Amino acid sequence: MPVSERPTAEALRDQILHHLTHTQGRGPEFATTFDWRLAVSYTVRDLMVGPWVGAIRAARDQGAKRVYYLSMEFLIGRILGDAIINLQLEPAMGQALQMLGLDEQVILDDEPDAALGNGGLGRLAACFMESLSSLSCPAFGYGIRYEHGLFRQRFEGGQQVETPEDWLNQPHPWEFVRIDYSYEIGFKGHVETVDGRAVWHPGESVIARAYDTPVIGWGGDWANSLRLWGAHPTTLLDLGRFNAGDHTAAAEPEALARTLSRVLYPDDTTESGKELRLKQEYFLTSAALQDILRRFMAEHGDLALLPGKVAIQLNDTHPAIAGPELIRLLMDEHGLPFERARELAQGCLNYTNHTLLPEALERWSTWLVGRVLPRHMQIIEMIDDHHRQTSGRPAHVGIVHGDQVHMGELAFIMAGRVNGVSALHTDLVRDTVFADLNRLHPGRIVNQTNGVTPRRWLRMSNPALAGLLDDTIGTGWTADLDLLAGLEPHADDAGFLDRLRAAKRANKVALSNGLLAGLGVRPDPDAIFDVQVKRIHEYKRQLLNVLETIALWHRIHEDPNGDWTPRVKIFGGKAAPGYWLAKSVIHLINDVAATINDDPVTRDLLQIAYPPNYNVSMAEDLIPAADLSEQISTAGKEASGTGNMKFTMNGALTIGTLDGANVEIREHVGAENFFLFGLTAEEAAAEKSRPGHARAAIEASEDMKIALQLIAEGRFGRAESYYSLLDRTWNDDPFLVASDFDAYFAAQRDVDRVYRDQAGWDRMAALNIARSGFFSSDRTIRGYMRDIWDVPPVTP
Ligand code: 26Q
Repeated sequence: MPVSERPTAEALRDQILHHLTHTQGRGPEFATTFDWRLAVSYTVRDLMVGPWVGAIRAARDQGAKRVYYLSMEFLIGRILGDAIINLQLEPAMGQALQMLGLDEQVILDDEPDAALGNGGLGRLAACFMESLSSLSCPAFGYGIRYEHGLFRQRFEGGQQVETPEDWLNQPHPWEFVRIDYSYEIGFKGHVETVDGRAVWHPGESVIARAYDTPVIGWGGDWANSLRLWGAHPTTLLDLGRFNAGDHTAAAEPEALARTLSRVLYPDDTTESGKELRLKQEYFLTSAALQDILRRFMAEHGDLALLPGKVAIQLNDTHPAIAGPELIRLLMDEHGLPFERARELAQGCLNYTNHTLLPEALERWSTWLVGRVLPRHMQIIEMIDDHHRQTSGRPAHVGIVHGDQVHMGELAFIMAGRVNGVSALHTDLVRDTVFADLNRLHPGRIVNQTNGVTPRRWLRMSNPALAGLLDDTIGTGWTADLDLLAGLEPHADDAGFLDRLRAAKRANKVALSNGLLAGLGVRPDPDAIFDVQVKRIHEYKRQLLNVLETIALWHRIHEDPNGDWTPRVKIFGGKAAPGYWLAKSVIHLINDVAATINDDPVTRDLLQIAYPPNYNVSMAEDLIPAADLSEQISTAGKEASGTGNMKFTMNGALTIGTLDGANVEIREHVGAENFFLFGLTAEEAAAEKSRPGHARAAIEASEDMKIALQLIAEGRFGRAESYYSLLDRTWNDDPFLVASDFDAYFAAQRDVDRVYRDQAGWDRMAALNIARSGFFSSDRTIRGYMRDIWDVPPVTP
């Protein structure tokens, strides 16, 4: 939006008052924070609609190739603050709210997070949507409009308790429902052959209805659509039953259909075998593909053009049924022969792999797929046969094995390009899970290292640092993060470093007085703020962090007057509801916190804070206040990580293993500005196969032995709570906590030492920021456009 078209503070104020009266139906003297927030949201939304309609029109007029991002998760967070930033409405909006006597922060904090995702994969999809718009790339995100996003987390007696999330229990001002874009989605039933052609007669069906949210790009010139599907019944009411007096049963069709978009699966690995999950995956995929084909036919009509006009990205295997579904639509609805349909589908489809963990690779039983999607099971067999015949593959390679459909193989075989999400991860994808398919299809696997949007994760969430960057190198970094390199010369400028430290300190004070104060911890803002926030998972090794904390606590007790560096350990994250070991790690962290925070001997030196219900908006408060970023997964297990990038941009130093994108972060910021420890992926694999590795490593580590001993003695709550955790650590330790413990402990003491040299630390922080430009999701999206989608940028 040109500067001259940006509204003034007075114009914004008048629009807010207009919406308060005419949309909310409230006079200012009766308005609640909610009323005001909606009035502000509608005012901002009005400014998005012009660029949005313009973008859709421009793409259609130019007959542009579109990108379609299919994802079961979009972890958006709040929208209002991000839209204000991207439309560049500050400082006018701040002034407008002031004129109205409103506190901007209170208004922004009133918005519930759109938590339609579990973690990294869903947040990546949200960053990608923002970058696609910022780069004016014509794109749609397709997902599910879950009524209940990721569960809310509370702690009771230190243990996680889940309650349903309820974001749609109030009006959602950002969406536009499109009752004209509705598609029928079938399930079950049988397949009949009529004149040599297959006809599927579904046994049940639901309607997928489109709910659109504009996603505004940086500068406010372009907005793409996030199109989320809501499930609705084909018949609203069973009138027969209603008239017979059975009013509850009469509403059954509606209730049944709605379950499809009712709730997000709260598992960040596979919860396999669940029929509802398979139905959700097909619901999203079929609705998206029907919508894509409708738009394509309206604009082009000639199916031969499909791969030139449609690029579909599958966010992991969750929408991998897209291969068979697109073939089905092309064969059964458009009359194409199988081979032609298969070829066209492969010309459109691409697949991103986000994990190597064997338990997270999606597999469905053939009988379940055959029952829920009978026509698709036939087509899966045809794809598999075709591949067997044309690829010369060995017998152990393929999609259907025994009674299981392997969705990774299906996605790979149907994709033009397959990508990993960091350099190391892509190498491992080539060498491990897809080694055979890589040999058969060399060149199909490419790397696209993840990135994050600097608009939300720097400009919006860290105004103190953003202001310093603007003053030092100008504002251009927001659109071109490589410009952060201009900070390098300032890393030796004492004046700049003072301001950098002051910005970080202000964020730490704000965090202490806000989020952390609510927990009863009042940490010293001059202590190291050491942060580990992410899903709780064994491979991410929160256990390593808490064991190190216990060992440190014990050491301080042995020498209370030693030269210790004060630290606040901050944890955040949810465990999947059925993941017992992860839940016992949460319990342990809270138990250890209760003991340590109360200890008069160590209280000024070591504190633990674990705010419940970590989510996107909490990340926006925590990351800018972090000194130290914990990225300590077992090497070879974390595909990329994206939190690691956010911390780096915000001037935290990383303590980490050579895993995922940590490898590239370290290469960019320089080995001397990164606290490395631990086994490499190769060494870790070797160590794991050594019998008795855990016990041997524990016996060799005095600190680790003591930490485990203290837990077993019941120093932190009841020892019985932790017997399985202790037993697994001593006897199995599949993620090598013990093998890496001493190296981690030593690296942490190195952190203590460096932090005491204030100027040295600040210089390292400055260099981390200056060299983080590579980790913008703009760079990632340009990579996908060039190497995978073959789409040029469009100028609006
Ligand atoms: C699958 C089937 C049934 C139910 C749930 C699932 C499911 C849901 C979510 C499986 C996996 C996920 C999420 C995976 C994920 O978040 N992976 C992360 O992706 C990030 C973005 O690429 C990486 O940075 C992380 O390293 C990776 O762990």
